[in-house]
Amino acid sequence: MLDRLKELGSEARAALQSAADVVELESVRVKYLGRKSELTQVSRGLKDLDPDERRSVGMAVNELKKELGVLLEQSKERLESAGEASAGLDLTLPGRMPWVGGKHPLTRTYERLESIFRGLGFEVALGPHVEDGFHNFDALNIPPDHPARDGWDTFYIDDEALLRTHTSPVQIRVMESRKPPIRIIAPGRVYRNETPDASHGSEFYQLEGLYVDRDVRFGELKGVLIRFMRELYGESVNLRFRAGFFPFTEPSTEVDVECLICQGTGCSVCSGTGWVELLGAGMVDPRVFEAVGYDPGEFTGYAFGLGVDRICMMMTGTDDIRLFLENDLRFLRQI
Ligand code: 2U9
Repeated sequence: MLDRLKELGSEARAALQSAADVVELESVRVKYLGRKSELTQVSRGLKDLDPDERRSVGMAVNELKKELGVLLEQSKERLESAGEASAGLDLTLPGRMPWVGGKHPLTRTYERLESIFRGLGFEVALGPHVEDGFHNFDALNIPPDHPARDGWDTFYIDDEALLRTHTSPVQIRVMESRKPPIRIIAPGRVYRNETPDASHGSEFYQLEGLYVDRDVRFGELKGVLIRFMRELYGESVNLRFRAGFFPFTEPSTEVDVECLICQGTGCSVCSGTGWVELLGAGMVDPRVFEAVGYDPGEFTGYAFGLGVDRICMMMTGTDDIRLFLENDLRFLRQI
């Protein structure tokens, strides 16, 4: 039996080393190491041998199996690399790093803003991009033929449908569907029919916020906005609240941040003023509450709005808003 194993070993070694390709190698494997091979038969017959012979044959079988297994792997590697080389592959060339994609700068900016407002107790509300005149204008104290409508250059789809010009209709829909307390942010794309230039796109990303409850005061609005801007730009940021006007809030304010590029000394980003307008805000106009069926004597609230693209431009030093929509990888990879 031991002699036969020696013979078998010599045959198998020669066959493994002379196999011309991986297909031939596989048939050699099946013949000498497969389930029906002579070696496997000998293994299975071990139990019928007397103890001494069982030990010596068993050891020889195991050693041979182990040796042939190693030879098989070596032949496989040799044949595979020869096959790749003949197919024109040079395995000595350095590898090419796969390009790992990243989030769009606007997405990253939005996620940062969302996380700050979630931390302040706001939940996210979403709504349709195709709106009607009531939700986009009338309910926000902008009646038909009101001159304020000229401030929003609207894309009309037909007599009734339009592309939302701000995310405010989302808050109107939330107030129509439930009672205060409401503390939401409404992020999303908005559309304006104006000629795009470096600082205006015909679509851009807005984030608005609304808090309605009993006894909500302007001081709370100020506190939340200051907290938000300090989270965004750091505790030492300098801020300025100016009086403003919006049809849907009264009183209203516009908030500026000291220019981060020139530290207030004046540069092209802040048009030499040292300040950059960051957001608008105010106390919700009682007429807006009436439009959604809330009693303005019972509830008060504040609202605010900001342009995500504008904040992203400031944070990334981008001077043309259109770059965010072109998806030119040469630009995106720099950020
Ligand atoms: C409801 C009531 C009031 C949202 C507000 C602003 C002020 C504002 C601009 C910032 C830059 C728009 O993206 S931008 O061009 N927005 O200044 N937005 S108060 O007021 C609301 C919203 C919803 C029901």
